[in-house]
Amino acid sequence: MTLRIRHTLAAAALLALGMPAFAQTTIKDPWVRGTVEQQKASGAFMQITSANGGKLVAASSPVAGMVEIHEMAMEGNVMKMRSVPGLDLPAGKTVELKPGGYHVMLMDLKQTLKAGDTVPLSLVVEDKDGKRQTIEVKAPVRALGADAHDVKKH
Ligand SMILES: [Cu+2]
Repeated sequence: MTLRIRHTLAAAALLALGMPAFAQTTIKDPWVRGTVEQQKASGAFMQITSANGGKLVAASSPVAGMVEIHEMAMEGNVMKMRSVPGLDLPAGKTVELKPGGYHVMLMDLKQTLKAGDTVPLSLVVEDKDGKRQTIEVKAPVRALGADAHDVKKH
């Protein structure tokens, strides 16, 4: 009983502060790799921490016609990327999306992404009860050359 009351109070406190209930999932250091003209795809990277655990199930961006969640995996001797239906976010653990690992793949790009630009991203996180929340992130674009050795993987 005491626990239930505490829970209710905590929820009320969050509402009073105007904090969204999904504040339990935090996104740190989001960024997008810059592109050259005519390049149609790029990757978005960030650190995601879900306090109670959940799953990143979808993403979208106004700059991309299509967005997928990708992982890098060995196929034979070759490292390849492929789309996954979701990315598990274990409770309290920071999951890092980075070049050479998990990433949000921006495809069908509608514009060139230049260093200094900001790319809006909508990330859909599903909690353990199957409830979905959308988290809006503004990711700065970093120069393509900043991580040149990874570019060929894309
Ligand atoms: Cu990819």
